[in-house]
Amino acid sequence: MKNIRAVIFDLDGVLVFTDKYHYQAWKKVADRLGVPFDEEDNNRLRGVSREESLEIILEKYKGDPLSAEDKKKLTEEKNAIYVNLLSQMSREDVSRSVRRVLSDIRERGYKLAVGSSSKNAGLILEKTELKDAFDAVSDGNNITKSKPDPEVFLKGADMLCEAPEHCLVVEDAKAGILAGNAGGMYTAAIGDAVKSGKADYDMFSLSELLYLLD
Ligand code: B16
Ligand code: MG
Repeated sequence: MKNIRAVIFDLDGVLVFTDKYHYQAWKKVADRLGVPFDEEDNNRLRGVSREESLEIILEKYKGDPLSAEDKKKLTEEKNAIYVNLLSQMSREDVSRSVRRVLSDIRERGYKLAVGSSSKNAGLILEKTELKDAFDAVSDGNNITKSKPDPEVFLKGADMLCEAPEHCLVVEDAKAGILAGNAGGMYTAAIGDAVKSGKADYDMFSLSELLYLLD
């Protein structure tokens, strides 16, 4: 990989496994609405905003029409369940190998940022004591369009004062890989994103970054 100076990491599903909490929270909402929802359906919500996630779930909804107010209440309900699940998180929720990858890359002189669609990214970074591992955090609070729009990553690159072509995006979501590609960045897929076949690099484990980067 030529000329990479910065690495922008997705959060949910890459550094922490809060994707399982998103699933549990949406599952409760879906069950109440009578909508079938399994882990395969949940993969479509990776990297996608809270509101867009609800719209995806409602594709299979057969009940009475829902108003904008009803939808707002459903996203609030999901978030309350999710935040409650996050409250049990601690430093132990970030593996030693993830911390080692982040510190190794930083020691080699790369700048590091988080690029997450989540409005709860700050809370997760705080609970897991991960914030100091990064030079910048771009998240769901500073964007108007969520992945696959490149906004969250372009803002992250901007915060790091790096041009997109010098950035590598690490993602577990197809939407995130498409966002990185659309932003003119290199992309590395992990987990579910590998299936997309759209990334420049596919990884089985985050530690492969140590070999991918110079
Ligand atoms: P929130 P990421 C994304 O985080 C999740 O993958 C996605 O499932 C979620 O809907 C989105 O954040 C918004 O999260 O409801 O907490 O604002 O993968 O981009 O770090
Ligand atoms: Mg993710």
